[in-house]
Amino acid sequence: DSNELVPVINYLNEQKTEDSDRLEGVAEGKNVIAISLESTQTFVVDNTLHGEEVTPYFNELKEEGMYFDNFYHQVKQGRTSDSEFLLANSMYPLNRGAVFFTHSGNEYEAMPELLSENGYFTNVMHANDKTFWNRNVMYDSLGYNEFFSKEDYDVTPEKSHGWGYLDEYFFEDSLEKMKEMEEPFYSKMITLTHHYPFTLPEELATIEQGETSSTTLNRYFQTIRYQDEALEQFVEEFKQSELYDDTILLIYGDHFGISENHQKAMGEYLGKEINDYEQFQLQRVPMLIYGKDIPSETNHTVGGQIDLRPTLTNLLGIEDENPVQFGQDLLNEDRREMMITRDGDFANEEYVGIQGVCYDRETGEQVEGQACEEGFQTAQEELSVSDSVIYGDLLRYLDETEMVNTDPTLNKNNKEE
Ligand code: GP9
Repeated sequence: DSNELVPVINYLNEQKTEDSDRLEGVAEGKNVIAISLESTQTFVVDNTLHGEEVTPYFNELKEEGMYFDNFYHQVKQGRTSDSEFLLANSMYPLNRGAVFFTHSGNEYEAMPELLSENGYFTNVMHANDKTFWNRNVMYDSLGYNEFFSKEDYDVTPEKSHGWGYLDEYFFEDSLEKMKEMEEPFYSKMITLTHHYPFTLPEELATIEQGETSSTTLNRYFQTIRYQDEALEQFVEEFKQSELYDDTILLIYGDHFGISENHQKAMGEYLGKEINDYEQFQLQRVPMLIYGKDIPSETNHTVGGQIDLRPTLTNLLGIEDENPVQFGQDLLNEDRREMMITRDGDFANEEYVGIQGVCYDRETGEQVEGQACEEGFQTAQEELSVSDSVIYGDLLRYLDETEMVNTDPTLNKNNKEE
Protein backbone atom coordinates (compact mmCIF):
# COMPACT_ATOMS: atom_id res chain seq x y z
CA ASP A 1 0.00 0.00 0.00
CA SER A 2 0.96 3.64 0.01
CA ASN A 3 2.91 3.26 3.26
CA GLU A 4 5.52 1.27 1.35
CA LEU A 5 6.68 4.41 -0.36
CA VAL A 6 7.31 6.27 2.89
CA PRO A 7 10.72 4.66 3.67
CA VAL A 8 11.77 5.36 0.09
CA ILE A 9 10.95 9.03 0.39
CA ASN A 10 12.55 9.21 3.83
CA TYR A 11 15.75 7.67 2.49
CA LEU A 12 15.83 10.09 -0.42
CA ASN A 13 15.22 13.06 1.85
CA GLU A 14 18.28 12.05 3.87
CA GLN A 15 20.44 12.01 0.76
CA LYS A 16 19.13 15.28 -0.56
CA THR A 17 21.11 18.49 -0.52
CA GLU A 18 19.77 22.00 -0.90
CA ASP A 19 18.72 22.78 -4.44
CA SER A 20 21.03 25.21 -6.11
CA ASP A 21 19.80 27.53 -8.77
CA ARG A 22 22.89 27.43 -10.93
CA LEU A 23 21.72 27.99 -14.51
CA GLU A 24 18.18 27.25 -13.42
CA GLY A 25 15.78 27.93 -16.25
CA VAL A 26 18.55 29.02 -18.62
CA ALA A 27 16.94 26.82 -21.28
CA GLU A 28 13.35 27.53 -20.32
CA GLY A 29 10.91 26.68 -23.08
CA LYS A 30 13.68 25.43 -25.36
CA ASN A 31 13.67 22.24 -27.38
CA VAL A 32 15.88 19.43 -26.15
CA ILE A 33 17.70 16.98 -28.37
CA ALA A 34 19.19 14.20 -26.28
CA ILE A 35 21.66 12.14 -28.29
CA SER A 36 22.51 8.71 -26.93
CA LEU A 37 25.82 7.64 -28.46
CA GLU A 38 26.11 3.89 -28.83
CA SER A 39 29.04 2.21 -27.02
CA THR A 40 30.87 5.51 -26.59
CA GLN A 41 33.42 5.63 -23.80
CA THR A 42 35.47 8.52 -22.49
CA PHE A 43 38.84 6.90 -23.17
CA VAL A 44 38.66 7.97 -26.83
CA VAL A 45 38.01 11.63 -26.02
CA ASP A 46 41.13 13.74 -26.66
CA ASN A 47 42.99 10.55 -27.39
CA THR A 48 44.90 9.59 -30.53
CA LEU A 49 45.60 6.59 -32.70
CA HIS A 50 48.45 6.58 -35.24
CA GLY A 51 48.99 10.22 -34.22
CA GLU A 52 45.46 11.24 -35.22
CA GLU A 53 42.62 12.29 -32.95
CA VAL A 54 40.06 9.50 -32.70
CA THR A 55 37.05 11.81 -32.24
CA PRO A 56 38.22 15.16 -33.61
CA TYR A 57 34.75 16.65 -33.85
CA PHE A 58 33.57 15.78 -30.37
CA ASN A 59 36.87 17.04 -28.96
CA GLU A 60 36.20 20.43 -30.51
CA LEU A 61 32.50 20.56 -29.67
CA LYS A 62 33.08 19.79 -26.01
CA GLU A 63 35.21 22.95 -25.74
CA GLU A 64 32.17 24.99 -26.77
CA GLY A 65 29.76 23.44 -24.28
CA MET A 66 29.63 22.11 -20.77
CA TYR A 67 31.55 18.87 -20.67
CA PHE A 68 31.56 16.36 -17.81
CA ASP A 69 34.68 14.23 -17.62
CA ASN A 70 33.87 12.14 -14.53
CA PHE A 71 30.54 10.88 -15.74
CA TYR A 72 29.79 7.15 -15.66
CA HIS A 73 27.27 4.84 -17.26
CA GLN A 74 25.25 2.81 -14.73
CA VAL A 75 23.74 0.09 -16.89
CA LYS A 76 23.63 -3.67 -16.44
CA GLN A 77 22.17 -6.37 -18.68
CA GLY A 78 19.61 -4.05 -20.25
CA ARG A 79 22.44 -2.04 -21.85
CA THR A 80 21.03 0.80 -23.99
CA SER A 81 17.56 0.31 -22.56
CA ASP A 82 18.96 0.58 -19.03
CA SER A 83 20.54 3.92 -19.91
CA GLU A 84 17.18 5.08 -21.23
CA PHE A 85 15.57 3.99 -17.98
CA LEU A 86 18.12 5.94 -15.94
CA LEU A 87 17.55 9.07 -18.01
CA ALA A 88 13.76 8.91 -17.87
CA ASN A 89 13.33 7.97 -14.23
CA SER A 90 16.48 8.80 -12.29
CA MET A 91 16.18 5.31 -10.80
CA TYR A 92 18.54 2.33 -11.08
CA PRO A 93 17.85 -0.40 -13.61
CA LEU A 94 17.70 -3.95 -12.28
CA ASN A 95 20.56 -6.26 -11.46
CA ARG A 96 19.25 -9.01 -13.71
CA GLY A 97 17.36 -8.83 -16.97
CA ALA A 98 16.20 -5.60 -18.52
CA VAL A 99 13.63 -3.54 -16.66
CA PHE A 100 12.28 -2.51 -20.09
CA PHE A 101 11.08 -6.11 -20.43
CA THR A 102 10.37 -7.17 -16.87
CA HIS A 103 8.56 -4.08 -15.54
CA SER A 104 7.10 -2.30 -18.52
CA GLY A 105 3.65 -2.58 -16.95
CA ASN A 106 4.59 -0.53 -13.89
CA GLU A 107 3.38 2.93 -13.31
CA TYR A 108 6.11 5.53 -13.78
CA GLU A 109 6.30 9.26 -13.33
CA ALA A 110 8.91 9.61 -16.03
CA MET A 111 10.47 12.70 -17.54
CA PRO A 112 8.78 12.38 -20.96
CA GLU A 113 5.41 12.51 -19.22
CA LEU A 114 6.50 15.49 -17.14
CA LEU A 115 7.76 17.36 -20.19
CA SER A 116 4.63 16.52 -22.08
CA GLU A 117 2.55 17.99 -19.24
CA ASN A 118 4.70 21.08 -19.63
CA GLY A 119 3.77 21.50 -23.27
CA TYR A 120 6.54 19.48 -24.90
CA PHE A 121 6.09 17.08 -27.79
CA THR A 122 8.14 14.14 -26.53
CA ASN A 123 9.53 11.52 -28.85
CA VAL A 124 12.25 8.98 -29.44
CA MET A 125 14.10 8.55 -32.71
CA HIS A 126 15.82 5.25 -33.31
CA ALA A 127 15.95 3.49 -36.68
CA ASN A 128 15.67 -0.05 -35.36
CA ASP A 129 12.69 -2.37 -35.03
CA LYS A 130 10.29 -0.81 -32.57
CA THR A 131 9.96 -3.99 -30.54
CA PHE A 132 13.69 -4.21 -29.78
CA TRP A 133 14.16 -3.97 -25.98
CA ASN A 134 10.35 -3.87 -25.79
CA ARG A 135 10.61 -0.18 -26.54
CA ASN A 136 7.20 0.16 -28.14
CA VAL A 137 5.56 -1.02 -24.91
CA MET A 138 7.87 0.71 -22.43
CA TYR A 139 7.79 4.06 -24.22
CA ASP A 140 4.05 4.23 -23.60
CA SER A 141 4.62 3.60 -19.91
CA LEU A 142 7.23 6.35 -19.83
CA GLY A 143 4.83 8.78 -21.48
CA TYR A 144 6.46 9.47 -24.83
CA ASN A 145 4.10 10.98 -27.38
CA GLU A 146 5.75 9.30 -30.35
CA PHE A 147 8.37 6.77 -31.37
CA PHE A 148 10.02 7.20 -34.77
CA SER A 149 11.39 3.73 -35.40
CA LYS A 150 12.79 1.89 -38.41
CA GLU A 151 9.53 2.07 -40.32
CA ASP A 152 9.63 5.87 -40.20
CA TYR A 153 13.03 6.05 -41.89
CA ASP A 154 14.01 5.43 -45.47
CA VAL A 155 15.95 2.29 -44.63
CA THR A 156 17.38 0.67 -47.76
CA PRO A 157 20.16 -1.92 -48.08
CA GLU A 158 22.46 0.70 -49.66
CA LYS A 159 22.09 2.95 -46.62
CA SER A 160 22.48 0.15 -44.08
CA HIS A 161 25.28 -1.82 -42.53
CA GLY A 162 25.64 -4.16 -39.56
CA TRP A 163 22.86 -3.42 -37.12
CA GLY A 164 20.95 -1.40 -39.66
CA TYR A 165 20.47 2.16 -40.82
CA LEU A 166 23.78 4.01 -40.93
CA ASP A 167 24.10 6.92 -38.51
CA GLU A 168 24.74 9.53 -41.19
CA TYR A 169 21.34 8.88 -42.78
CA PHE A 170 19.67 8.50 -39.41
CA PHE A 171 20.93 11.93 -38.33
CA GLU A 172 20.02 13.49 -41.66
CA ASP A 173 16.43 12.19 -41.70
CA SER A 174 15.94 12.96 -38.01
CA LEU A 175 16.91 16.60 -38.44
CA GLU A 176 14.39 16.92 -41.26
CA LYS A 177 11.72 15.52 -38.97
CA MET A 178 12.64 17.94 -36.20
CA LYS A 179 12.46 20.93 -38.50
CA GLU A 180 8.79 20.08 -39.00
CA MET A 181 7.98 19.33 -35.38
CA GLU A 182 5.73 21.36 -33.17
CA GLU A 183 7.81 23.19 -30.56
CA PRO A 184 8.91 22.88 -27.92
CA PHE A 185 9.93 19.28 -28.43
CA TYR A 186 12.04 16.77 -26.57
CA SER A 187 13.64 14.27 -28.94
CA LYS A 188 15.83 11.47 -27.82
CA MET A 189 17.98 10.10 -30.63
CA ILE A 190 19.75 6.76 -30.32
CA THR A 191 22.61 5.97 -32.69
CA LEU A 192 23.33 2.45 -33.92
CA THR A 193 26.34 2.06 -36.20
CA HIS A 194 29.05 2.09 -33.50
CA HIS A 195 27.80 -1.17 -32.02
CA TYR A 196 29.62 -4.41 -31.32
CA PRO A 197 31.18 -6.04 -33.39
CA PHE A 198 32.16 -2.60 -34.78
CA THR A 199 32.42 -3.43 -38.46
CA LEU A 200 32.33 -0.80 -41.18
CA PRO A 201 32.45 -0.92 -44.98
CA GLU A 202 35.98 -0.13 -46.12
CA GLU A 203 34.93 3.00 -48.00
CA LEU A 204 33.46 4.57 -44.84
CA ALA A 205 36.56 4.10 -42.72
CA THR A 206 38.61 7.29 -42.29
CA ILE A 207 41.13 6.08 -39.76
CA GLU A 208 43.29 2.97 -39.84
CA GLN A 209 42.34 0.18 -37.47
CA GLY A 210 44.19 -0.16 -34.20
CA GLU A 211 47.13 -2.50 -33.82
CA THR A 212 46.37 -4.16 -30.51
CA SER A 213 45.85 -7.87 -29.88
CA SER A 214 42.05 -7.42 -29.99
CA THR A 215 40.39 -7.08 -33.38
CA THR A 216 37.27 -5.80 -31.58
CA LEU A 217 39.17 -2.88 -30.08
CA ASN A 218 41.03 -2.32 -33.36
CA ARG A 219 37.76 -1.96 -35.23
CA TYR A 220 36.16 0.15 -32.47
CA PHE A 221 38.32 3.11 -33.51
CA GLN A 222 36.91 3.06 -37.04
CA THR A 223 33.26 2.95 -36.07
CA ILE A 224 33.62 5.60 -33.40
CA ARG A 225 35.33 7.84 -35.93
CA TYR A 226 32.44 7.18 -38.28
CA GLN A 227 29.94 8.14 -35.56
CA ASP A 228 31.95 11.27 -34.81
CA GLU A 229 31.67 12.32 -38.44
CA ALA A 230 27.94 11.61 -38.51
CA LEU A 231 27.58 13.72 -35.37
CA GLU A 232 29.57 16.50 -36.98
CA GLN A 233 27.34 16.58 -40.03
CA PHE A 234 24.27 16.70 -37.77
CA VAL A 235 25.45 19.36 -35.34
CA GLU A 236 26.89 21.59 -38.05
CA GLU A 237 23.63 21.49 -39.97
CA PHE A 238 21.71 22.03 -36.76
CA LYS A 239 23.80 25.15 -36.05
CA GLN A 240 22.81 26.57 -39.43
CA SER A 241 19.14 25.81 -38.90
CA GLU A 242 16.50 27.90 -37.18
CA LEU A 243 16.43 25.37 -34.37
CA TYR A 244 19.80 26.48 -33.05
CA ASP A 245 18.59 29.50 -31.07
CA ASP A 246 15.90 27.58 -29.26
CA THR A 247 17.40 24.17 -28.63
CA ILE A 248 19.87 22.56 -26.30
CA LEU A 249 21.72 19.33 -26.98
CA LEU A 250 22.43 16.73 -24.33
CA ILE A 251 24.96 14.28 -25.72
CA TYR A 252 26.04 11.23 -23.73
CA GLY A 253 27.48 7.73 -24.09
CA ASP A 254 25.07 4.91 -23.29
CA HIS A 255 27.47 2.23 -22.00
CA PHE A 256 30.82 0.54 -22.59
CA GLY A 257 31.61 -1.00 -25.96
CA ILE A 258 34.83 -2.73 -25.00
CA SER A 259 34.26 -5.31 -22.31
CA GLU A 260 36.75 -6.49 -19.74
CA ASN A 261 37.55 -9.46 -21.99
CA HIS A 262 39.72 -6.99 -23.92
CA GLN A 263 41.70 -5.68 -20.97
CA LYS A 264 45.02 -6.79 -22.33
CA ALA A 265 44.48 -4.99 -25.64
CA MET A 266 43.15 -1.92 -23.86
CA GLY A 267 46.32 -1.89 -21.80
CA GLU A 268 48.38 -2.03 -24.98
CA TYR A 269 46.51 0.96 -26.37
CA LEU A 270 46.53 3.05 -23.20
CA GLY A 271 50.07 2.05 -22.26
CA LYS A 272 49.23 0.86 -18.77
CA GLU A 273 48.06 -2.25 -17.04
CA ILE A 274 44.28 -2.43 -16.70
CA ASN A 275 43.64 -3.45 -13.10
CA ASP A 276 40.27 -3.24 -11.34
CA TYR A 277 40.63 0.47 -10.73
CA GLU A 278 41.44 1.22 -14.39
CA GLN A 279 38.62 -1.05 -15.53
CA PHE A 280 36.26 0.92 -13.32
CA GLN A 281 37.48 4.22 -14.72
CA LEU A 282 36.92 2.88 -18.22
CA GLN A 283 33.19 2.93 -17.44
CA ARG A 284 33.19 6.67 -17.86
CA VAL A 285 31.20 7.89 -20.83
CA PRO A 286 31.25 11.38 -22.31
CA MET A 287 28.50 13.83 -21.39
CA LEU A 288 28.08 17.24 -22.97
CA ILE A 289 25.44 19.92 -22.73
CA TYR A 290 25.58 22.29 -25.63
CA GLY A 291 23.53 25.29 -26.71
CA LYS A 292 23.46 29.02 -27.05
CA ASP A 293 23.19 29.96 -23.39
CA ILE A 294 25.19 27.08 -21.98
CA PRO A 295 28.61 28.24 -20.75
CA SER A 296 31.80 26.58 -21.95
CA GLU A 297 33.49 24.69 -19.16
CA THR A 298 34.76 21.30 -18.17
CA ASN A 299 33.03 20.11 -15.05
CA HIS A 300 34.78 17.45 -12.95
CA THR A 301 31.92 16.48 -10.67
CA VAL A 302 31.51 12.74 -10.14
CA GLY A 303 28.17 11.69 -11.55
CA GLY A 304 26.30 9.29 -13.73
CA GLN A 305 23.30 8.76 -15.92
CA ILE A 306 21.02 8.81 -12.89
CA ASP A 307 21.77 12.53 -12.60
CA LEU A 308 20.64 13.46 -16.10
CA ARG A 309 16.98 14.07 -15.33
CA PRO A 310 17.44 16.49 -12.41
CA THR A 311 20.16 18.28 -14.37
CA LEU A 312 17.94 18.74 -17.39
CA THR A 313 14.80 19.79 -15.54
CA ASN A 314 16.86 22.41 -13.69
CA LEU A 315 18.12 23.86 -16.97
CA LEU A 316 14.59 23.89 -18.36
CA GLY A 317 13.26 25.48 -15.17
CA ILE A 318 10.62 22.78 -14.87
CA GLU A 319 9.26 21.97 -11.44
CA ASP A 320 9.63 18.22 -11.04
CA GLU A 321 7.43 17.12 -8.20
CA ASN A 322 8.28 13.44 -8.30
CA PRO A 323 10.36 12.92 -5.13
CA VAL A 324 11.36 9.38 -6.08
CA GLN A 325 14.58 10.20 -7.91
CA PHE A 326 18.02 8.98 -6.95
CA GLY A 327 20.10 11.40 -8.97
CA GLN A 328 21.11 14.96 -8.22
CA ASP A 329 21.60 18.00 -10.41
CA LEU A 330 25.16 17.90 -11.74
CA LEU A 331 25.32 21.69 -11.61
CA ASN A 332 24.53 21.86 -7.92
CA GLU A 333 27.82 22.60 -6.21
CA ASP A 334 26.53 21.15 -2.92
CA ARG A 335 25.39 17.90 -4.49
CA ARG A 336 26.21 14.55 -3.02
CA GLU A 337 29.14 13.70 -5.23
CA MET A 338 28.67 10.00 -5.66
CA MET A 339 28.06 7.55 -8.46
CA ILE A 340 26.84 4.05 -7.65
CA THR A 341 27.09 1.20 -10.10
CA ARG A 342 24.58 -1.59 -10.44
CA ASP A 343 27.18 -3.91 -8.90
CA GLY A 344 27.30 -1.91 -5.68
CA ASP A 345 30.63 -0.30 -6.50
CA PHE A 346 30.92 3.45 -6.28
CA ALA A 347 32.97 6.54 -6.94
CA ASN A 348 32.85 9.67 -4.82
CA GLU A 349 35.03 12.74 -4.69
CA GLU A 350 37.84 10.96 -2.86
CA TYR A 351 37.49 7.24 -3.40
CA VAL A 352 36.53 4.50 -5.75
CA GLY A 353 35.17 1.38 -4.03
CA ILE A 354 35.26 -1.83 -6.01
CA GLN A 355 34.16 -5.21 -4.64
CA GLY A 356 35.13 -4.34 -1.09
CA VAL A 357 38.45 -2.78 -2.05
CA CYS A 358 39.10 0.94 -1.70
CA TYR A 359 41.16 3.14 -4.02
CA ASP A 360 42.12 6.78 -4.09
CA ARG A 361 40.02 8.13 -6.95
CA GLU A 362 42.70 10.42 -8.36
CA THR A 363 45.78 8.21 -8.04
CA GLY A 364 44.30 4.72 -8.18
CA GLU A 365 46.42 3.74 -5.17
CA GLN A 366 44.82 1.21 -2.87
CA VAL A 367 43.66 2.72 0.43
CA GLU A 368 43.83 0.58 3.55
CA GLY A 369 41.30 0.76 6.36
CA GLN A 370 37.64 1.64 6.46
CA ALA A 371 37.64 4.63 4.14
CA CYS A 372 35.13 3.11 1.74
CA GLU A 373 32.93 1.43 4.32
CA GLU A 374 30.27 4.09 4.37
CA GLY A 375 30.24 4.31 0.60
CA PHE A 376 29.68 0.59 0.18
CA GLN A 377 26.85 0.69 2.70
CA THR A 378 25.15 3.61 1.01
CA ALA A 379 25.50 1.86 -2.34
CA GLN A 380 23.82 -1.30 -1.03
CA GLU A 381 21.05 0.56 0.67
CA GLU A 382 20.37 2.81 -2.28
CA LEU A 383 20.16 -0.04 -4.78
CA SER A 384 17.78 -1.97 -2.59
CA VAL A 385 15.56 1.08 -2.02
CA SER A 386 15.44 1.69 -5.77
CA ASP A 387 14.68 -1.98 -6.42
CA SER A 388 11.83 -1.89 -3.90
CA VAL A 389 10.15 0.82 -5.97
CA ILE A 390 10.32 -1.28 -9.13
CA TYR A 391 9.45 -4.65 -7.60
CA GLY A 392 6.54 -3.20 -5.64
CA ASP A 393 5.36 -0.93 -8.48
CA LEU A 394 5.34 1.73 -5.79
CA LEU A 395 5.03 4.81 -7.95
CA ARG A 396 1.36 4.03 -8.32
CA TYR A 397 1.01 5.23 -4.71
CA LEU A 398 2.80 8.49 -5.26
CA ASP A 399 -0.23 10.79 -5.22
CA GLU A 400 -1.68 9.20 -2.10
CA THR A 401 1.63 9.16 -0.24
CA GLU A 402 2.30 12.79 -0.94
CA MET A 403 -1.13 13.75 0.32
CA VAL A 404 -0.61 11.86 3.53
CA ASN A 405 2.79 13.48 4.00
CA THR A 406 1.82 17.02 3.24
CA ASP A 407 -1.76 17.40 4.37
CA PRO A 408 -2.01 17.11 8.19
CA THR A 409 -5.78 16.67 8.07
CA LEU A 410 -5.33 13.51 6.07
CA ASN A 411 -2.67 12.15 8.36
CA LYS A 412 -3.96 9.14 10.26
CA ASN A 413 -2.27 10.12 13.52
CA ASN A 414 -3.80 13.55 13.47
CA LYS A 415 -7.24 12.17 12.80
CA GLU A 416 -7.12 10.03 15.89
CA GLU A 417 -6.30 12.97 18.14
C1 GP9 B 1 19.40 -1.51 -30.41
C2 GP9 B 1 20.39 -0.57 -29.83
C3 GP9 B 1 21.54 -1.31 -29.25
O1 GP9 B 1 18.21 -0.97 -30.82
O2 GP9 B 1 19.83 0.34 -28.97
O3 GP9 B 1 21.24 -1.88 -28.06
P1 GP9 B 1 22.41 -2.44 -27.11
O4 GP9 B 1 22.80 -3.77 -27.60
O5 GP9 B 1 23.54 -1.46 -27.13
O6 GP9 B 1 21.74 -2.45 -25.78
